[in-house]
Amino acid sequence: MVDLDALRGKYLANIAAAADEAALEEIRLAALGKKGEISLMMRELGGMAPEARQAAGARLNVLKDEIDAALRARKAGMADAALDARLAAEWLDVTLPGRPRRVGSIHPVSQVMDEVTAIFADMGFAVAEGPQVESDFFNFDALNIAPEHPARQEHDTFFMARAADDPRPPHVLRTHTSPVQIRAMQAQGAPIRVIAPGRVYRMDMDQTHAPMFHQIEGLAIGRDISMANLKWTLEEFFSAFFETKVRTRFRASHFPFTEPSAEVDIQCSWVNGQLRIGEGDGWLEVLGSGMVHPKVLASAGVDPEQWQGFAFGIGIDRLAMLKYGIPDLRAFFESDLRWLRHYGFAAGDVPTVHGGLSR
Ligand code: 2NM
Repeated sequence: MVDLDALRGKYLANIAAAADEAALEEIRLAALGKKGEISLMMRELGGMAPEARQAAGARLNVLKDEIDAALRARKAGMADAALDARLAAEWLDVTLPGRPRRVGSIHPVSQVMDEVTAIFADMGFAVAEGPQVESDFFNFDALNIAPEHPARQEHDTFFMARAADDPRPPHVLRTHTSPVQIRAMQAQGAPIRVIAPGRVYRMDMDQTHAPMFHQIEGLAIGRDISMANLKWTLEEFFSAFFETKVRTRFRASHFPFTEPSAEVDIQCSWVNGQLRIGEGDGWLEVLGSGMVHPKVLASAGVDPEQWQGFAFGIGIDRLAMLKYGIPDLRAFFESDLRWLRHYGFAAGDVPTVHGGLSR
């Protein structure tokens, strides 16, 4: 039989001298692997006489366990040494100041949209949304806007491209959010109470107009909803929004989609060049409204013999300018970071009717 003590000496010396874990693994394979030296010797035990086999087997097992234990101990030692080396080399000065991070802000339009939505939600209006690219039908026909109506002219509406030989009317960038109301009535029927906030597009560009702006339109349809309900709803809304009792004045007007129609002013005063809402004897035009035209109800699948109600449309951008004293509409859409930091609102500070609306 081979000299097991010599074998032990050789492997323990190799293990002690191994440079890294790969070297240890090589040693393990050479001794204990399938074709390792110790494994082969164990396989040879089968050919021995029973007593000799027992004695040799026991000694081989002891040797195998010894080598195994030495491998493990050395491996653990290497890991400890590696960790010690990392701990010595890597360190962090936790007293250094953090990297400065610019915090974003909520755009005044988004803020006011959330405020208006919160007030109408509190009065039982659901929020409806729809596409910004609309069909001719939803943007015009369903709203009783005749083919020759000026709003349909090339210079007022953004039309989408169509192939020259395509006879269908082109889609448009919606010029109001009324199509959303039509879709809501078609989907839900009456009674219904919804508001439709969102972007709308008209070919207009000067100090007070942008080609894209924001609207909220409201719609309430029931068995006997009247202009009186409209006036209460709007006064309730403006009083909540400006946080002071606001009176409204209705002036007769005309829209294709409402009959009768009214333009609505809110009470205001000018004191030393400063606008004050809800006091004085001045009036400021802020929205259009009326009783939804029977033809509009019919094209939305609502029976005008059974149902009636009011609708209104408010410009959000103008409302934001009034409430937060922002002088120029064009700055709204210039993405000037200084402007956004100045007029923006804290993110996560969501307006609610009970938690407070103004900032
Ligand atoms: C306005 C003025 C008057 C309006 C009408 C509708 C609909 F879809 F129900 F017919 N929604 N909004 C409406 C009525 C909008 O904006 C100045």
